[in-house]
Amino acid sequence: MARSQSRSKGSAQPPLEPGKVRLYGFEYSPYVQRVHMVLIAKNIPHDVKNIDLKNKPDWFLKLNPAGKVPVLDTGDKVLTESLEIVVFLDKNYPGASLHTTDPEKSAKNREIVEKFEGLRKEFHEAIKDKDYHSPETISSLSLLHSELEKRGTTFLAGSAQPPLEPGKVRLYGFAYSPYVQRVHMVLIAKNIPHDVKSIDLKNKPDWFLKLNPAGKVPVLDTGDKVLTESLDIVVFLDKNYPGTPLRSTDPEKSAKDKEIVKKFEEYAKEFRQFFTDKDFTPSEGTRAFFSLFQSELEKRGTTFLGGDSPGLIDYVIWPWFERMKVARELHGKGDIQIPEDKKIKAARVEAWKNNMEQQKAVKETMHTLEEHVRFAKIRLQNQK
Ligand SMILES: N[C@@H](CCC(=O)N[C@@H](CS)C(=O)NCC(=O)O)C(=O)O
Repeated sequence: MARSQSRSKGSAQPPLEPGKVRLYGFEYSPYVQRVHMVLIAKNIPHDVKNIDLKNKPDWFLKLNPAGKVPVLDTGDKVLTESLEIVVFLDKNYPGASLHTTDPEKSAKNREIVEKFEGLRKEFHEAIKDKDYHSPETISSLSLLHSELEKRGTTFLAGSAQPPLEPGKVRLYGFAYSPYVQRVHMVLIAKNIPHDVKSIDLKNKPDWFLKLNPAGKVPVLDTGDKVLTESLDIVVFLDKNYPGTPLRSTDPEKSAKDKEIVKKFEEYAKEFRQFFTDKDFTPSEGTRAFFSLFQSELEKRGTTFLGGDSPGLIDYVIWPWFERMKVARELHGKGDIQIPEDKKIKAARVEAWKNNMEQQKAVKETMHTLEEHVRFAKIRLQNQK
């Protein structure tokens, strides 16, 4: 706090400035600093006047007969007690909300505050006695430390929503999500200026849950629109942004692509069961997808389902092909033995995979088999 003159006994009460709240304080008070920081963080117009605590003016003692700082004067209300003042400011003034709406986090926050309030005496003892040991201080700090670690954030209240960069769309995602990868690949393939921010899915920030109450990634924020559901997002991007169109204009192919995607979504849904159950047998729907995919590749006779370069259909199914060997690795099974009569068809799919791997959008978003296996093991471990 900048040095400024203190009001002593006999001084006149400085009139409030219109549109500003007034904080009465003292330069070195941590309690005053709390309030001052919140006024700044919430951009609340204010001024600060210091009180000579050894010689308090009468008008100040009328505002707060307890004689303590901080005191907040809004013009309508006079408030004392730093904790009550900061909660009042957060509730009643616009600007980013500084409290969590999650009841569990909120209860923990209260516990932390209570612990730190209890440190007041300890703090003075530690200043007086250089050999003072304070188990309470250690336990409060360790609670703070473990909460920060558990929440996986820099701040206890969670991370703040990162502002959009002008001219860029924002993809909220998670590095290993195949649904997010779909969207990321399309952003790259269509050269759409974008950035990607990762969401901690075990500990979702409140502002993220406001964007998508279902709590799932991907979420696309264009500034004008917030979209969820990977398939809806990629179609929106293809329709509304310049760059190579990724969907076929041929009605027959377009209908077939829709049929492939529909069957594919069945497979995507049961995909995780291959990880958890080593004897899982694919459903009728999944088998129908693979057979349609192979026969369409053959019929179209092109490198990709989309033609000589990948179309939306190729990008939409790719992430699961990237992860196809992960379950077999996890269960210690080797590569699939392909029967003689299926080898030609399988070779076509293999060529498709190899060609997909050469695409910029795939190269920039893919993980190696080893990385996928490592991630899958951690996830399975966490589910136990
Ligand atoms: N149908 C959705 C599926 C998205 C989805 O399942 N996302 C997962 C990550 S792969 C997720 O956000 N899980 C976090 C949660 O459900 O809490 C889409 O296509 O976007």
